[in-house]
Amino acid sequence: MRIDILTLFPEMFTGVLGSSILGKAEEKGLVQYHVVNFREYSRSKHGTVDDVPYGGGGGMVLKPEPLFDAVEAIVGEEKPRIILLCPQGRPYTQALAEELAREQHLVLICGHYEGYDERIRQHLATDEISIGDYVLTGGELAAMVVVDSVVRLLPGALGNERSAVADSFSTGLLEHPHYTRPAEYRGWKVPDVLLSGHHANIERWRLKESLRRTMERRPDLLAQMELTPLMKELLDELRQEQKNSGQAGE
Ligand code: 9D3
Repeated sequence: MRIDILTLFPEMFTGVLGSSILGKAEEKGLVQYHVVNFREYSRSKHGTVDDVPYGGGGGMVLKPEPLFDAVEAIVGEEKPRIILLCPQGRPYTQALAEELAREQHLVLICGHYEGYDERIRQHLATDEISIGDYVLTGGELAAMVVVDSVVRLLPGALGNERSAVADSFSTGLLEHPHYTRPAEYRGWKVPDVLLSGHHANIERWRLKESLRRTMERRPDLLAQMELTPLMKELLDELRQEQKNSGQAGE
């Protein structure tokens, strides 16, 4: 995969793309990153890339010419996904990360502080993505989130340490609690079942605790899921426990 990132702040990417899984993936030849300062594509001697909005009002708007020229310098015959990071974009999800991980070439465009001229959205971008309902100072951190979530899905990126498919959001449930040694710390004990060596009981406990967490923290995830008969049984147990603890508290 080739990933081009167009930004006015290329230095923000050096640490992130060079470290950990993202750095290793490039060393292994799974991905190539190209970070481009699109100010280089300004036609003005001062490197202007933005201008005041037609119709007045505050804020600045990114001009079309530098971004069209930068993209056209990158793109040859192939048709990469050209992704605009913006607050108005499609909400980013694991399903979209999986879709993007199947592409050969991604171009990510980051604005900073300002908006985009509408012709960039309509005639240059193929996709618009937001990473959530909070306000960032620019698209750079959002682009890093997209790159991180996509590159770890490329075959070979994670090594054997863990498989990407086993993760939360891929199974649709939040992860169960994890414990390591010591078996007791400051009087806080590891649940007995995990020390029992009884693998069937351990699997049942883990699934039940995953369901408990998901029910408590992300009922929206549970509502969209197809439940197995075992999951239904464990959810009934959890509801029964809730009822009983409610009675005890009264
Ligand atoms: C004044 C209206 N704002 C638009 C909702 C202006 C504005 C705020 C923040 C324009 C750009 C930005 C910078 N944010 C991003 O570029 C961005 C973003 C975000 O702020 N939240 C979640 N996802 C993303 S992706 C890009």
